[in-house]
Amino acid sequence: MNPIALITGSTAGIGEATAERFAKEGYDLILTGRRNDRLEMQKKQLQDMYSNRVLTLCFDVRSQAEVEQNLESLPDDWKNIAVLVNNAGLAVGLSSVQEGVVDDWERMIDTNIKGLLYVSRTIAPLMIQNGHGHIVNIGSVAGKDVYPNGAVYCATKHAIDAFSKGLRMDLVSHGIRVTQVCPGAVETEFSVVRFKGDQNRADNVYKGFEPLKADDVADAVFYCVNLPKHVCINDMLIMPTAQAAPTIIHRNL
Ligand code: NDP
Ligand code: 8X3
Repeated sequence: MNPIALITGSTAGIGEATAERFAKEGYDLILTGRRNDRLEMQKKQLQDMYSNRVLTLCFDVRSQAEVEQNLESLPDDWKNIAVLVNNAGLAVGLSSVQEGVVDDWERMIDTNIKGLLYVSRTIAPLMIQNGHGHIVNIGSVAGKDVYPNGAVYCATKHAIDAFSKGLRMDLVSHGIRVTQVCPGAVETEFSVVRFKGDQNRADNVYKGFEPLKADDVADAVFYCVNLPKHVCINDMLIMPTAQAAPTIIHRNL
C-alpha cells in the first residue's frame, strides 16, 4: 500500500506542483479544490503518468459543512493519511486598511485561517487514531513580516504561524509532525487572483528577477516530509535569491 497525501488547493500553483511531486515519489493522493474540471484533469494526468491511486474531492474549505462532509466520509482505504498539506489559500486585493474591501478581507480570513482550521480539526483526530502523520501548513513570508497595503493578508499568515506552533504542541505527544513552510515570491496564479484577473498587474510582480517556482516549494515540502521520523522541521522560510524581505527585491529592470 502506498502512503497517502492529502493536499488542499491542488488545482493550481504550489498545490498542483506538490501533488505531482508526491505522486512521483509513490504516494496515493487525495486532491481538493473548487474547480472540478481541473481536479478531474489532474487525476487523469497523474494516474496516466504514475499509476498511483487518486481521489478527488471538490469543495470549498471556507464551508465547515463541506469540509466535514467530504473528509469525515472518506472510504476506509483512504483514511490512513500520512501527510496533510494545508495549502489552499489566497490574497485578495492590495489596499490600505482605511480603503479596504471588507468582502476581500472575509475571503482571505475564511479561506486562509478558518478553512485551514476546519481541515486540521477533521484530519488531526484521524492521524491520532492511525498513530502517525505529518501536517504541513503553507504559511508565507507574509506571516513573518508585514508590508504596506497587505495588513489583512499578512494577518492571516501570521495566524497560520501561531497556529502551526500551537498545533505542534498539541500533537507532540502523539508523534505527529507539524511543519510550516513559508515561501517568498512564487510565480503562480496567486497574483492574478490577488488582482482579480488583471494579468498585466500580476506579471509586474515578477518582473526583473527570478521568482521561486511552485516546484521549488514542492521540493521543500517533500524534503521536510521525507526526513527520518525523529526529525521535524518546525518552520522553513524560503525566498528567491533576489528577495530579502517582502518589499526588498533586487530587480534588473
Ligand atoms: P494559486 O492561486 O496558484 O493556487 C491556490 C490554490 O488554492 C488553488 O488550487 C485554489 O483552488 C485553492 N483555493 C483557493 N481558495 C480555496 C477555497 N476557498 N477552497 C478550496 N481551495 C481553494 O496560488 P499559490 O499556489 O501561490 O498559493 C498556494 C498557497 O501558497 C496559498 O496558501 C498562498 O497564500 C501561499 N503562498 C503563496 C505565495 C506566492 O507568492 N505565490 C508565497 C507564499 C505563500 P480552486 O480555485 O480550484 O479552489
Ligand atoms: C505571498 C507572498 O509577499 O505577496 O504570500 O505576501 S507576498
